[in-house]
Amino acid sequence: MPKISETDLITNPDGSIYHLNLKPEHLSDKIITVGDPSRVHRVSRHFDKVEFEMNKREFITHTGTYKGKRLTVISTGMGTDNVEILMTELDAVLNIDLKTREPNPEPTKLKLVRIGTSASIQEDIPLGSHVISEYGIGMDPMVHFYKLEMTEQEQIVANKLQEAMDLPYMPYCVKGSETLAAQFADAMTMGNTVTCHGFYGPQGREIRIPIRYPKLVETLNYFHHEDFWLTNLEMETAGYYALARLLGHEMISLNAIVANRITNKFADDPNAVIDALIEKVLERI
Ligand code: R1P
Repeated sequence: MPKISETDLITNPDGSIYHLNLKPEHLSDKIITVGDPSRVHRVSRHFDKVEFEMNKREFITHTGTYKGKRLTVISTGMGTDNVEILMTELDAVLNIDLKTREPNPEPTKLKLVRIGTSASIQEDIPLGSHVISEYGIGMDPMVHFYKLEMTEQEQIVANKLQEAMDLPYMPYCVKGSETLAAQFADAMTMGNTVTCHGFYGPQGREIRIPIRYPKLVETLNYFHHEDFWLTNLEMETAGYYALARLLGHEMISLNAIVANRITNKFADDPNAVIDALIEKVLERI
């Protein structure tokens, strides 16, 4: 296999990867990802010890131990564009020799758990719930730049959603890790999460300018295929699941429900909902 060029895979003068500023020794193979950079500390303040910290753009990394388990927690900011950088660079740090620029013959398989926030689109998934995304359904375009294979069931959901939403392109649908989902299933609700490439118009919020899909939430609320329903909206899960499948890692996305778009209510104390989710994850990961 030809060497990966210096502009395709950029490293910093200290040999770390371009955006994350990380080297292999800085990472555990169990990684918690969060959106908000300040959430990294909300997780690592529970650690027995933090052995490594790095700050670069949105990507804040802390590695340490929790009750003896070595964990890394890292932030991405918002959106699948940042998820694409995170997943590609995490994989490259571990699975490409950054000096020779050649792939390692035996790739490391990561276990990744996202702790995110999200809005429910079903009345019976109330504020304060914690939702495991069984599937991520992406209405964002990131994955169209890769060759993702979907199962028959995933393809059917994607096609039906394109039709229901009258989208000019096909969404994508990807299942998360069943093994990781099982680790959290006793403490959370199973759901299917729609990923949007924005917060306002792309999630059906009309503020000062007209939006193209004013009935977006209503359409997604009613959308189903047999017993497959959509439960919540956010901006990362489907991108994570697609890249985890493509790169061969285990990934599950867990959401703290801080808003309900059907009842139009927002949590009084969103941090309490997030903190409760963090504690469940640290115990079970
Ligand atoms: C929008 O407010 C952000 O919050 C949600 C969305 O996916 C988006 O990133 O998740 P995080 O709280 O994990 O960032």
